[in-house]
Amino acid sequence: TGYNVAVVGATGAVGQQMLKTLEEKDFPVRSLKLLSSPRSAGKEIVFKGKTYTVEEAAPEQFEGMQIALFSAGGSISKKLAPEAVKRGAIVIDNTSAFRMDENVPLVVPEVNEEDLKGHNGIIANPNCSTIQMVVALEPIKKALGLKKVIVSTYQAVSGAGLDAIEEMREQSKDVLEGKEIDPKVLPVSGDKKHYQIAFNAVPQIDLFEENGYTFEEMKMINETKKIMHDDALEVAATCVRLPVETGHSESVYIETDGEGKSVKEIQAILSEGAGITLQDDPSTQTYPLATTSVGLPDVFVGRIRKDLDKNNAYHMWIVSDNLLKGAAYNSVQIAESLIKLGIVKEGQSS
Ligand code: 11C
Repeated sequence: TGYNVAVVGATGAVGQQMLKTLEEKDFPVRSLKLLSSPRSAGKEIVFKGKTYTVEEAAPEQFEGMQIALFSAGGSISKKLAPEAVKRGAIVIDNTSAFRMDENVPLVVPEVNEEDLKGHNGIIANPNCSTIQMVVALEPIKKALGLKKVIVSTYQAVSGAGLDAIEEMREQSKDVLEGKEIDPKVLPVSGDKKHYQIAFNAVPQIDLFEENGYTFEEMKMINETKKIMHDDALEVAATCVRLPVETGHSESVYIETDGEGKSVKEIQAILSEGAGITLQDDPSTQTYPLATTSVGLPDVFVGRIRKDLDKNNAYHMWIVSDNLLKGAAYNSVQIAESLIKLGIVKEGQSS
């Protein structure tokens, strides 16, 4: 019994965490196929004590699969996700390729699990910085209504992949040793210029759009509205990369509907919210940190304050492991929801 599962991008920063999450959750894997781009094919990976060789992803590899987790970049998803669906698999895609497609549910189980019922084979996993924010916004929206969100992010380099982590580590050493540096990966490997990330703060994540926002900022804006089913919600974002290895942090300003509430009331709403851990006590210097969130699936919320000018507005600090709740963990949660809702059927053969 169980499910035939394919992981596309198995050797990447998110792929590795997908396998770890499947293992830790004891996900009912009947058979496992590890796939990648030609560059990583041939590598060996151990899953639950068994060694698997990573194979080059190709359409026929999805024959007999029930679940395919994709995290190998948008172009591989665009090419192969429809092929996997054609062969009967449900695709959970961690890239931005299909997120805004109206035939594709964009799902954070704590917020809009029911949207899975309308799937057409592909389900999109939102952007990491979007996921952790909507998990925190949802209980506030439910309790008070939500009018406006302004977010500034402090994002970790692992969001840009293993090459970015390597660049930050090497560059940090080189800067400390007074060596010349030659940035090649960040802020965006495919863009024209590259900047130092070590000891820096870089206000560019992903490519620029014509409106002056980056694609990462537009992802936060558009995906939030889609997941929360609220086109009227006002959202603005500024996304910044910091030399932090893992754990995205966000400073978030929100305006609710109706009368203002006390900080205690907002804390009470958030502490009941699914997937949220409140860490908020200035008297003991308790607040979320990237370093203490790494490896954990929760969204951590703290530094909750009332705005000093507007009665129904609040500020808060939201932190989560971008590779877990922001990516791999949310993808595996989606797979669990598909099982729970009876949407995916168990495999017969492997
Ligand atoms: C980052 N949020 O931190 C990005 C990574 O659309 O899935 C995820 C990119 C995406 O660089």
